[in-house]
Amino acid sequence: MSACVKVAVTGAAGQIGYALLPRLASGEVFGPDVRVSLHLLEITPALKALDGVIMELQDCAFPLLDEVVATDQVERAFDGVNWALLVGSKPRGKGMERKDLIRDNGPIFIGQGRALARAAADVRVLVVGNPANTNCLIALHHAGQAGVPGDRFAAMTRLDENRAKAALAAKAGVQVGQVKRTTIWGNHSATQHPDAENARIDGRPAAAVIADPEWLRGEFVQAVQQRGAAVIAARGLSSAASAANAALDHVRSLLRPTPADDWFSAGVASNGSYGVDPGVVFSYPLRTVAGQAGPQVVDGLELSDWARARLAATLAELQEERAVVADLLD
Ligand code: NAX
Repeated sequence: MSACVKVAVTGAAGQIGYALLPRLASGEVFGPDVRVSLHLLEITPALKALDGVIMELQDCAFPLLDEVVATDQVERAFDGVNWALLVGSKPRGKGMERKDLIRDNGPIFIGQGRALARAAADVRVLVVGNPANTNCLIALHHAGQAGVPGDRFAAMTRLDENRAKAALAAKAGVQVGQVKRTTIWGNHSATQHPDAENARIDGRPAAAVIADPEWLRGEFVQAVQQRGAAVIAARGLSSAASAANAALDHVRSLLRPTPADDWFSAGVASNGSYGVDPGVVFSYPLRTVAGQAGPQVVDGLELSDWARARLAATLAELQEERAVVADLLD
């Protein structure tokens, strides 16, 4: 056993970090022959809590867990990493508007984008911290100025996709694995568009299995969009286990070619597909294709006028977010 993968996780002492780290260290993502080195970044006041998390990792006695680096220094955290899971960001405070959150978190991703470019030669980046699409836009912009290709960066919408699949499966009375090709379009926010028009259940169009167009355009869409709020209302805390799980699903999806009967969703820098302005980080249906560096957008899907209007609305929100951080993209 000689291979070792280095994974940076930011916000490692937070609740998603707590759910994510043991699963990374267990070997379930990179396989039983690959050691995992964890590079954990936190802000200085959270380093003590991070120590406790590391003690627990040690107490799991994972045979594949190699070194664990804990630091509040960005470049040390990103030194030579193969993967960077950017989870850490400031939470939305009481009475804070989405715009304020975007302004507050933007600078974190300038520094992290630049540091990734300096410290990690060959890295794949997943931005989880909210507002994920715009944070990703900032990070890839600044890493890009130092030559890191934009197709290494993604913003996480996989949790939304998993929520959509689970909702379709429950409605159709099938196992969730029978639901495929479920796209989240646009922003990881309440304007996202979960697409049942192109989804398949047991290889058949979802609308042919769930003969309830009103539910598909109404309750289904709202349930996916509001699921995060529903978890907070029930648990008193935001989604953590499911968010960590989705991040790992995303990494796995990039590690091997996507089967022909499926695709996955993530926010990536648009190449103009589906009328989205180039550069905006927009969630698309994607496939990993052997020999291609980054995931490829699944082109040519049919969308109703209703769905197209919803894509336009989520794009408009992303354009507004980009305008809010325009000075951070100079
Ligand atoms: P927590 O508040 O539990 O943890 C966040 C951690 O980030 C804290 O320990 C904090 O000290 C650390 N942090 C803050 N600024 C940092 C910086 N500059 N560098 C390194 N670490 C820093 O939040 P948690 O529940 O773990 O959620 C983390 C982020 O994920 C939030 O922004 C949250 O909104 C976002 N989410 C994104 C999801 C998605 O699907 N894209 C779903 C889940 C989650 O809501």
